[in-house]
Amino acid sequence: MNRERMAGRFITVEGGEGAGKSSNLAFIRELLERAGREVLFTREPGGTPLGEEIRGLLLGHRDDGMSADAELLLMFAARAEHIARRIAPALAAGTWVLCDRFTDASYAYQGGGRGIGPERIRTLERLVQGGLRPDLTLLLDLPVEQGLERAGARSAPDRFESEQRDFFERVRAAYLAIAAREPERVRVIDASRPLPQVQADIARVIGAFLAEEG
Ligand code: Z5A
Repeated sequence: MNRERMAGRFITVEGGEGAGKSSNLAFIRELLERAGREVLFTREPGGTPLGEEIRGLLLGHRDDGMSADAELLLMFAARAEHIARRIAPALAAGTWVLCDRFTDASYAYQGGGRGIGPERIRTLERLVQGGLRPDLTLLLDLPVEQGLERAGARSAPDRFESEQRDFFERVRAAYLAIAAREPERVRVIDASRPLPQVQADIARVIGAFLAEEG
């Protein structure tokens, strides 16, 4: 996939439990649309009919569990479909893509959380994505305890939300390690603060990105 020829920009939003992705994605979409960008708003796992079916398999509880490798491969199967049918065509047409989670989540959850080595994930990343990477990633970061408290107010937990606290600590550490390695792409937003402050930071980052990208 030749990223040079793609006119749209690819923005992803990441974060651990209760980080406020849902609360902030609509805000980001509005910022982009107000700036005149056409936006495809989508999510992972999911984003296509097949991807949403795979999402159901991944998030649903199973009496017999699921091996870490099966989980990783299902994430990338959904991603392959998502890229082929929605993300790549949109970017090629000049549409900006705003995606609720992408491959950083595989490094954080399957890598950090489940303990799969990064080289195995990188192999799948290259196979499935070619050269496609997000142009900008907003990482909504907050202490695990606080995120779990926020998320606790919601309905019945899915398979990931049922994990223990140390799993989420590893997920958070993996996300922060990616941000430390790629500070240009991954902007860490302190999501522990009240929503207006979080959104002021998000607006600054998106504003600067829009100014750079023209
Ligand atoms: N997953 C994976 O393992 N590997 C992969 O490659 C991919 C995904 C792509 C589904 O993701 C699962 O898939 C995910 C990782 C895995 N599992 N987990 N956990 P998802 O993104 O669909 O699910 P989610 O993580 O539960 O996201 P969410 O539903 O968008 O929740 P959220 O980010 O925590 O956001 P929220 O619902 O907006 O916020 C939670 C509550 O906090 C809510 O009541 C808000 O009103 C409140 N809130 C939000 N912000 C604030 C502030 N600033 N102050 C106070 N209260 C706030």
